[in-house]
Amino acid sequence: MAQSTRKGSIMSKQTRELLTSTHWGTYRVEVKDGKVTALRGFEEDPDPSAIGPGIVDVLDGPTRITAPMVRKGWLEGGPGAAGDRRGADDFVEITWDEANRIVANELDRVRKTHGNRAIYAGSYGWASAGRFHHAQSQLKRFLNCIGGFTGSKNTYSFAAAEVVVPHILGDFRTYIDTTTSWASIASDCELFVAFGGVPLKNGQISQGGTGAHVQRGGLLAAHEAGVRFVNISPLRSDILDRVGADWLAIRPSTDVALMLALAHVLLNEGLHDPDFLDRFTVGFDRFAAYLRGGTDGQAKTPEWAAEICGIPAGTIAKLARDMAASRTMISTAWALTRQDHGEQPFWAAIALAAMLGQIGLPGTGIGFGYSAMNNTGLNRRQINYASFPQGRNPVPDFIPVARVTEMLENPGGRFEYDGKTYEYPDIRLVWWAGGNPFHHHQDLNRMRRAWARPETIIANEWCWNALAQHADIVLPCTTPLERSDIALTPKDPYQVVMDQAILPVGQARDDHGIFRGVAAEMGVEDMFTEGKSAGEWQRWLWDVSRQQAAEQGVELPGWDRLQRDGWIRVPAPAAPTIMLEAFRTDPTANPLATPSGKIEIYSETIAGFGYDDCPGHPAWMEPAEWLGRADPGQLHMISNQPRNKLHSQLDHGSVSRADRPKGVEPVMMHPADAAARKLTGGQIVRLHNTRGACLAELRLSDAIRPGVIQIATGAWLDPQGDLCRRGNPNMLTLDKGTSKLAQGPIAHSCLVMVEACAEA
Ligand SMILES: Nc1nc2c(c(=O)[nH]1)N[C@H]1C(S)=C(S)[C@@H](COP(=O)(O)OP(=O)(O)OC[C@H]3O[C@@H](n4cnc5c(=O)[nH]c(N)nc54)[C@H](O)[C@@H]3O)O[C@H]1N2
Ligand SMILES: Nc1nc2c(c(=O)[nH]1)N[C@H]1C(S)=C(S)[C@@H](COP(=O)(O)OP(=O)(O)OC[C@H]3O[C@@H](n4cnc5c(=O)[nH]c(N)nc54)[C@H](O)[C@@H]3O)O[C@H]1N2
Ligand SMILES: [Mo]
Repeated sequence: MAQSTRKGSIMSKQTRELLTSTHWGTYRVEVKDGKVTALRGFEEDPDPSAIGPGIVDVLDGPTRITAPMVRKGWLEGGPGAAGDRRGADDFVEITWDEANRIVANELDRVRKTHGNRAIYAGSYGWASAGRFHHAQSQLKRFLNCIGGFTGSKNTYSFAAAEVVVPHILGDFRTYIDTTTSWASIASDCELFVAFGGVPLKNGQISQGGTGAHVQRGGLLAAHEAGVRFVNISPLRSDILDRVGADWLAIRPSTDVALMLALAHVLLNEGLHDPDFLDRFTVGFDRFAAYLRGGTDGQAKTPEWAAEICGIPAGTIAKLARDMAASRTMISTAWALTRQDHGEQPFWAAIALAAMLGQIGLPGTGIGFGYSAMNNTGLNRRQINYASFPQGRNPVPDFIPVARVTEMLENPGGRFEYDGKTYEYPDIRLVWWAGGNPFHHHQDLNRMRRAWARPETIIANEWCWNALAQHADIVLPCTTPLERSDIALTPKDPYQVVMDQAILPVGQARDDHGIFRGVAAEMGVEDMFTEGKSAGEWQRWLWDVSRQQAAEQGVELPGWDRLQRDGWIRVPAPAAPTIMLEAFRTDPTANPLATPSGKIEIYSETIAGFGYDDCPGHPAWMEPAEWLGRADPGQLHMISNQPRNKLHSQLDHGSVSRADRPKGVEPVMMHPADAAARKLTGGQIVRLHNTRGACLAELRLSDAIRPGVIQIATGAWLDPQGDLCRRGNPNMLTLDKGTSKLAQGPIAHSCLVMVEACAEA
């Protein structure tokens, strides 16, 4: 079972420089004496990310997990023993043979005593790039070989959109993959209105890898072509300074009020497009009645919105008129979904774009997530590449992904989701591979209490982060630099060979090897591997992808040629992508996948669910926490994506550490708010509310709206009581669903207090 690649064979096959792919880009890898010494940006990449080299100094050393480990309390007391000691207990090293036996016996006990639905393996998270060594696919395929598991639906990124958009416009992910290209914006857009900005920090990322970063170039080309940008965000830095955007410093979680007021101006001044609404949408009349105040007595005027969103009424009215007078693109950051009633901003933005009547035309209409990833707006052929088959899960149970704490707290409890009622299963065993709930989940103190309940928690990890520390059985996995793979993603034109650069560190095994070991112990190894080695599977993935690409008229090279060259680039289509172009050209031949085949500004389906927190048309509802209802001294905390890493990945590495000289995460505050609290820049402060606390280093800037603070996500949880010493904002965020419709996470709706930290 040991991974057999010896040092000699890694290097001797190589006739070219080593390559690797990550979610933050492609890199050349330098190796000396069996150690990785540097990662250099890929020569095809005009704007490589600084994140990559952050892995070099942590491949080995004290934070690396080098052997299978079992928590002492669990080893001594058995399953269910001292769950509340998770995160505090010592670990005992065991052999892989022992680990396989222990895990196999425990899985067997749980499935025979409680059924497979008692195993939770939603295992949400980003893991690493690489089509074969995708941790979740490996985990799910393995569990499907032994009877299945309870899974999860949707993401933390944009759960609210994933559930609401299909009712209004059709499958959300299709739109992400067909967002109007940057080239079309440069040639045909005049006004780019960005709710949540287009922060370049985020464009470093592309799920599954990227060969060339295009977001900066796309923005600059549009700017040079004369496109005017409006950055609607509490943060001025949410767009590149060089594009000279107007900054509308909105109060967080109030974009819907602003959008409704923009819509009201269009309606009131007759600037909307009745022909478009008539031909391509349903239900506008009911929305118009709401805008006029016909249903709740409140007209959604700029004056009304100004009170809520903090942008002057005159500015709102002018923006609406500019939008109507220009070829306008409305862009919505995914962050707008990660707030209370996060379904509404996307629905309201779609309604607004429909009123402007430019959907489906070049460079205009609406785009979701220009703020979010390199691949949004990247013009490419969408190739149907093969993925590692996961098999079939016979267990029907699932949760909306962000309801994980509630599921553990409330076995047998009921929850609403997208028009139906479901039951939380009674989870006895949790297995996580390739995600970090101690990063991604809200209200971590509440989660830690719930996390004490299952009888057994297993984690595959490569570094001693909070997930590994809070598991009972820790199975050490490799990093991509210690295994061969291919980055194969429809989201990028580059497909890249991922070379094994070094031997696995310590006894680490790749996830496939880990599951193969347990599968052998449980008598399902053949079912799991189908008799193929990891290398044979990778070749299989490429061969099937080649056939499927050929069916789309794209010729890919053979396996040997790919290995020799290291990468390929599939040429982009000549014409830029224009979202919803076919629908606009012929709505009868190309209807939307909605009940009416049109854009549903009013949805009978959603109205029919009767939810008090998600009515039949876009609506303003007060969020659970926002500045409009803050106690004296409370500030709104934005915990957005970190610029120096991907979520919690490589938080311990050199690149992330360099931004954190005092060892704690920086928090940005307006100087006026600091003065009111007698705080000074550089000082260590304590962010706190009723749910928990974290430390942070104060940085002052007038590029943030007063009353708002910003702290990036990603600091590894380092708990001391209910406080995180390193600055994990999820100690403070609220764990509540967006609404009964989507049950998405709402990290961005969060009020906190900030004070000087006595201990520091
Ligand atoms: N407050 C707040 N919270 C948020 C957000 C926010 O905006 N604010 N954003 C949310 C969003 S959009 C997301 S997507 C989530 C992200 O949350 P996650 O995706 O869970 O975060 P990552 O840190 O990327 O977790 C990936 C884990 O996989 C491990 N890993 C890497 N490679 C491998 C491998 O090959 N095998 C195995 N077994 N493990 C591997 C890494 O060490 C890491 O622990 O966070 C969410 N949480
Ligand atoms: N470097 C880096 N890039 C990343 C990631 C990462 O971890 N690191 N994560 C990736 C992932 S998984 C995802 S899902 C995407 C997420 O992509 P987004 O959701 O777009 O990213 P965020 O940084 O959370 O939010 C974008 C901006 O929205 C603003 N914002 C927050 N709340 C509000 C609001 O109520 N109204 C308005 N108008 N603006 C608001 C914030 O100032 C924030 O900077 O990013 C991806 N890109
Ligand atoms: Mo995400």
